[in-house]
Amino acid sequence: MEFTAAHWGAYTLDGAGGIKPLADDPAPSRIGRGWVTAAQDNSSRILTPVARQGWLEGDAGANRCSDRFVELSWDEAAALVAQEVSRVRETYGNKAIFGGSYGWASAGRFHHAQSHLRRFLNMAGGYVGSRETYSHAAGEVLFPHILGLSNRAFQDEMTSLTLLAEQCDCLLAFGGISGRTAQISSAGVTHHDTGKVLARLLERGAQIVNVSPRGTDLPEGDWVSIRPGTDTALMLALSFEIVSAGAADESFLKACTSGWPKWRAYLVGDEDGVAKSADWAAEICDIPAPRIREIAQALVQRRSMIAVNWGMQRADHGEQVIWAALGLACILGQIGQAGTGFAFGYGSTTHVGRGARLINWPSMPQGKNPVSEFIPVARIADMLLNPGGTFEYDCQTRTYPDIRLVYWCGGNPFHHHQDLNRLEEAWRRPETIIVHDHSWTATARRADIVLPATTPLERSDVMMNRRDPSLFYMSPLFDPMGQSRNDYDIFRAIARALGVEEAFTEGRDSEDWMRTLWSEAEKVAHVAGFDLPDYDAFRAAGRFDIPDPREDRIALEAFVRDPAGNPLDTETGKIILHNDRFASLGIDGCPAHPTWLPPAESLLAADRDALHLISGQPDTRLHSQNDRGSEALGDKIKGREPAYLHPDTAADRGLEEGDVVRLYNSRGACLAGLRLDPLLRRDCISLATGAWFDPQDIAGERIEVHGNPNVLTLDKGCSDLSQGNIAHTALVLLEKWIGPLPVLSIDRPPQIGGRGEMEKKA
Ligand SMILES: Nc1nc2c(c(=O)[nH]1)N[C@H]1C(S)=C(S)[C@@H](COP(=O)(O)OP(=O)(O)OC[C@H]3O[C@@H](n4cnc5c(=O)[nH]c(N)nc54)[C@H](O)[C@@H]3O)O[C@H]1N2
Ligand SMILES: Nc1nc2c(c(=O)[nH]1)N[C@H]1C(S)=C(S)[C@@H](COP(=O)(O)OP(=O)(O)OC[C@H]3O[C@@H](n4cnc5c(=O)[nH]c(N)nc54)[C@H](O)[C@@H]3O)O[C@H]1N2
Ligand SMILES: [Mo]
Repeated sequence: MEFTAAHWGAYTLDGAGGIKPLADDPAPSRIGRGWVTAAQDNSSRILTPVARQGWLEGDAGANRCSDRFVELSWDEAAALVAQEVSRVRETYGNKAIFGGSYGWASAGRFHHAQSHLRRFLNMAGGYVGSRETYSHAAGEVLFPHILGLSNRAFQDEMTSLTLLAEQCDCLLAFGGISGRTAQISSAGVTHHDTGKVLARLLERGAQIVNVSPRGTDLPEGDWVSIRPGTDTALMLALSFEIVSAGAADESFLKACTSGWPKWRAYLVGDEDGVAKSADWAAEICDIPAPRIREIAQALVQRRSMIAVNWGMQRADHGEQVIWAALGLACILGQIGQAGTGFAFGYGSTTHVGRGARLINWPSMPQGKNPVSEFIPVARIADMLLNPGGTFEYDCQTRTYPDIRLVYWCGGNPFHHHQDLNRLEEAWRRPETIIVHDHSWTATARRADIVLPATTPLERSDVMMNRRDPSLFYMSPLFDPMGQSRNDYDIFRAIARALGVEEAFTEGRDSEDWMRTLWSEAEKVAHVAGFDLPDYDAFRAAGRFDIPDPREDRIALEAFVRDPAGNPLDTETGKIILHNDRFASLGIDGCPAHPTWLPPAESLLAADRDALHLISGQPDTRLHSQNDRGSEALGDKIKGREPAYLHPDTAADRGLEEGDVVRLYNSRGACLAGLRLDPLLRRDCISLATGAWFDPQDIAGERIEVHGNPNVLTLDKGCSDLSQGNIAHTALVLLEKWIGPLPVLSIDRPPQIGGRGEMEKKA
């Protein structure tokens, strides 16, 4: 049988030009249904290498967001890229090249766009990179300070969902545990089985509480409809109520934490004169105080898990929500036991908390980057706007590099970044921007040299995900469209033009590399106690299932069993509830213990008509990927992304399902199609990310006409500690769009002229 794979699942090729979900996947992703149509969409695929006309004419970036392109041959394109990389590094040094290139690219192990870009740039003398992710930067920076573990290590040892299903009696889930996000797992997934865990909890009579502005984030649970951005206050109040009832687990706190007396002083009000009681939080969170006390009681009486999704910390002061949840779990004292304690990210992707063996499969060697400059990933616009400026990050003061060349491959900043109008301004600054993509994304349209990549459906690859029990040989479904090439072959041609081809390829083509990776995988498997078939046998079979794939884990079990014998890698060897270093540094936005800090924008201080914008992950896509596929297109309303609103809020404003609305604030405006949702708070509006950014000038205003929420979000760090993005912190106003409906421009390729025309001009 022949297979392929994506971040949203593995598929068999159906022999008739299509794909079918695996027969043993209990809940295949809806995203897969739009994959093939998106990949074969002629009007959004990039079919030839091109250069931007204004850039060829030396406009220094001025028309970067609105220009036409000129076709190039592959030889011309490779020579042009090589020339630009050489020019910039010779003139300014490699620290003028930004190769952070954040993004999800595709799932195969070999054709991973960023790996090839980094290998290539390292060979060319290095690049400025980026740290952390848009997913969970606050967690990534905070965990080492409070748990002595990287986020990756914590994710690896997270208490298994199978144990949660069997042992937990009270699941308090902040932001829910959603089947929508559990469709995805970075590097591919065989089984979508999160739903089974929730079904089992219900069957066992466990209490499930969904603390979220959206009831749909965990439909199985009792819904506590919290005001967005206020969860830290609720966690503090739960902690306070448990402490005042004399129910805190003092022996756990003493043995396993440090700084408890100081945090306790804050909770009870000795520090600032404010007791963080249920009555105090009720006002902030818009949850009745008796309900808060009820939850506090249930947490103490039952075997309880405090779960926080990743999205909760993509918000102003995102560190606090994680730290307060961990603090609450410490007060309950059930950390280190089966199915209880603290979790970060259940449901945010399929594999979080999966009780699967972890196997570190090999990946492409990327070499060493001689450049030490980097940015926290979400500070891209700040970097481009403030070369030489300073910024705070993880207890250090650092300097933004002066970037002249941006190279992006496998990511879409004009999808993922906040305040896209500001990014557009910043994006005009570099001298040259180079992008590889298979589709005319908003980022590709804003590049100077654009090189057409293949999709995974046009190439062979291997899916091997360290968190997944199956390996797949990925076979191509159709031939490369237009002149598209695999990223590896693109870089190979550029490396040749630069005179470093041999170093880049080590004499191997794609097939040779896959064989090499496989022979390393065979060694890894052997150490793990099983044997892989040889490459040819694997390719013929298409799939390999790891024997005995289950392995349950309990977070922090060894530490809690013997805190002195197995100390954490923190200053005190324990879980930190008061961080003395933060106290002495005085970090803006991140005090020394979990603290309630009002967010930069929230309904607590808003105009009467303002709505809180929830811009989470889309159900029909992976971010911006497959937006031009049948599944996402079929979900749109008059061609716009659906925005969800409570029926009462809509009625109050004279709006109906199917209306086109204009969402706006001081940062920008976008159109969306209205859909009603009774399971949403009345003061919120939910517009998923990922509609391709399509700003147009209409009657003197710049309006994004397709429904991209990132024209409305704030480009600010969580705090000076993590500098993570705060996508979930934003207020908007809403009105009915009564003007003529603007025609989308993002569903057609940009203007591309032939070379003949270019020569005529020259
Ligand atoms: N408002 C708001 N914004 C958000 C979020 C939010 O919750 N709210 N979430 C954030 C999060 S968590 C994330 S992870 C980011 C995601 O942001 P991104 O990862 O940047 O989004 P994707 O659309 O997945 O971008 C991947 C790009 O790689 C391209 N690609 C795929 N395969 C290949 C390949 O083989 N070769 C090449 N060259 N290109 C390829 C795709 O066409 C696509 O353009 O968005 C963030 N932005
Ligand atoms: N279908 C699909 N699945 C995906 C992705 C995708 O693009 N599409 N992307 C993947 C990626 S890269 C990531 S990082 C994960 C992200 O996974 P998550 O971060 O878990 O997903 P989000 O959709 O951002 O947020 C989940 C929910 O948090 C709730 N929420 C927002 N603000 C608040 C708040 O202040 N308080 C509370 N209590 N709840 C709040 C919202 O109602 C939202 O529905 O998803 C992954 N899964
Ligand atoms: Mo993410």
